[in-house]
Amino acid sequence: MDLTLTDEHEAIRALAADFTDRELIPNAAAWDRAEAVDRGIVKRLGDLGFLGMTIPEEYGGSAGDHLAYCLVMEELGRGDTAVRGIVSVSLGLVTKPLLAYGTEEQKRHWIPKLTAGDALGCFGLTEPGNGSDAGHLKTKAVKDGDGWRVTGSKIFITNGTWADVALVFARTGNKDGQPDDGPRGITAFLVPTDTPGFQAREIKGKLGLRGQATAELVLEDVRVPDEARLGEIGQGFKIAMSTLDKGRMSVAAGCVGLIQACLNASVDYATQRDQFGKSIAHYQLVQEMLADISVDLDAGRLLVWRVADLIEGGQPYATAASTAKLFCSEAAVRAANNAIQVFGGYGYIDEYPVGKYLRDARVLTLYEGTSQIQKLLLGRALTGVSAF
Ligand code: COS
Repeated sequence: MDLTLTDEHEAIRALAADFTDRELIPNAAAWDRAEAVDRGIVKRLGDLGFLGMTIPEEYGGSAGDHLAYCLVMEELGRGDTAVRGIVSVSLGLVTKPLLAYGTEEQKRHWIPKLTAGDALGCFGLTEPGNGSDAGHLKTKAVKDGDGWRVTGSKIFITNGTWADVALVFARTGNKDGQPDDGPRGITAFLVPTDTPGFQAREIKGKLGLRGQATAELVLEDVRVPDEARLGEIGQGFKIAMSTLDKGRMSVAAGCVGLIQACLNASVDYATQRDQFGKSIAHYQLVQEMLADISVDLDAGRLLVWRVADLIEGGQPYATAASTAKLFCSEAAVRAANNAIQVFGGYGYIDEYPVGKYLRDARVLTLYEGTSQIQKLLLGRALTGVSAF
């Protein structure tokens, strides 16, 4: 793995860093308090090309490789995990599977709008009764003439109330037309959110990610034509899982940004705050916390870059993505917790950003596959034995 960044990488990182410093960091606390990110940010993300990373220019994308994508996710994650999540979900979990599995017509219809920030996507996999056990989800799509009727509900859906299109996974029966209540009976659909019967309700009162539009989706007899089907009948679970493999890389990259933010804030505070006649940076127990954050930062970043490198090299990357997601999300919680400790009582009030870092970090070990699911995926890769 070559660890040298090209001029293009440096340029895109600088662009994202500048955007984060000017538009995210000054607003993140206010968005958190108001429980609403400024929606105008979506168009800005599109204008800067961040919603089109790795997507070919012929579909309105801004191209670039997966390392460039990770650098942008890291910078956005340094500024606001909620905003990084908007991109990770719309681009990573909707535009990318559209590019990989969509028909030419589907790609031409949706991708240019999504990359421009004129439309937003959400990913409808998790249900009230099926989180980790996604293969047994209950939402149903029943054939209706030349189309489908979709009924069910989805929960904890990032971008849910903002999205124009929802990638919905529903039970249809398998590719042979037989009923199947496991992973092989699931099909993916691109459902425009203005279709009659589609409702999104925002979930308030979250511990963190308060500015993000997280929703519950309810679909009641939502009729879509067969052209809304993404991929083959029965292929939905594989589409979901392969999409999450790359999604986990982008979450991990965002975690690295959050760890960097924790380190920056902690070093600044430690060098300015005096106790016992000198700055607390003079104390070994404080330096230990800074060193712990710094080691996690470097290790996490290298794990993320390895995934990007494997993807670019056409190598299998799912296990490396689980490793990066597991390590970086747990490290982000550790880093934010340490940052609060460095800040002492000031870390516990929202005049300083570190309390928000911990609240935002906490979801990272839950979504896009819990830490326990990542460990079981690693265990299966090591032993060949599935423990779920
Ligand atoms: N890429 C492509 N195909 C995959 C895949 C992947 N990463 N993972 C599994 N598949 C395929 C399998 O090869 C298998 O194919 P066949 O039908 O040809 O045999 C099929 O999908 C079923 O796989 P598996 O047996 O592993 O399914 P399980 O129901 O046991 O799934 C886990 C297990 C737990 C791994 C899965 O449900 C999971 O990842 N859960 C977490 C869900 C999640 O991350 N939710 C967050 C949503 S976004 S916030």
